[in-house]
Amino acid sequence: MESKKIAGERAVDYVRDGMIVGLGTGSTVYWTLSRLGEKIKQGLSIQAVATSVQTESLAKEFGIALIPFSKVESIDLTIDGADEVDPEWNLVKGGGGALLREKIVADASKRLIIVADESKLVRHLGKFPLPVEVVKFGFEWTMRRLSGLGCSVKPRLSGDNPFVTDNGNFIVDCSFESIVRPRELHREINDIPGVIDNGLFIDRASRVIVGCQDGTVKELN
Ligand code: DER
Repeated sequence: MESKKIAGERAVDYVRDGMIVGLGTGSTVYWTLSRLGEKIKQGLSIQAVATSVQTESLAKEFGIALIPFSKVESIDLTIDGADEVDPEWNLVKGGGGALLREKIVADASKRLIIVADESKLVRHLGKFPLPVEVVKFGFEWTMRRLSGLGCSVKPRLSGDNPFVTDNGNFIVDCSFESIVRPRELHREINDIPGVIDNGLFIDRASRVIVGCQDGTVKELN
């Protein structure tokens, strides 16, 4: 938890007065939200766009002013977590089920800072099952098409029921073991009817902040 905390907090050093800030989702970004709340109490003035219902409620708890995404032209800086980060800063995201809004908000952002502990750094993506957001209609067929790409596919559950995203869709988790051509795989997955998007974030991160076990923070560049 400490590694995530120091990484999440360090990212707040890049937030300036008057910014529109994208708020990611997950347990590392939790610490970003908490630190932002403290800075707002000390006078920092920002508006924020949340990437999930979970983040919306945390932002309210920490006193962070939210603005609907539909009301912003662009976002100055988004801070988000990741499940895996490879040496080219390609990411696997979606462990928290928020990949679709996270990717849309990242796409609208001038900069994307990723915060993570060092366990997220990998040589190749893929050990973490790749989340894919799919529409409910025909999802069994969509799962069969995804398995045709060479992975085992499991519907994500919440208890005994299918997990439903904030957008009313399902998530299926695809175990590839190793993803050596993430850019191509991203395209192949999104070409399958029924797929809305997947957790591969290619060429989107502008900075990666890593919290280490020894209490230090590394800023990769
Ligand atoms: O769902 C996501 O992409 C989140 O950013 C999440 O996967 C990050 O994980 P964390 O809880 O370890 O920060």
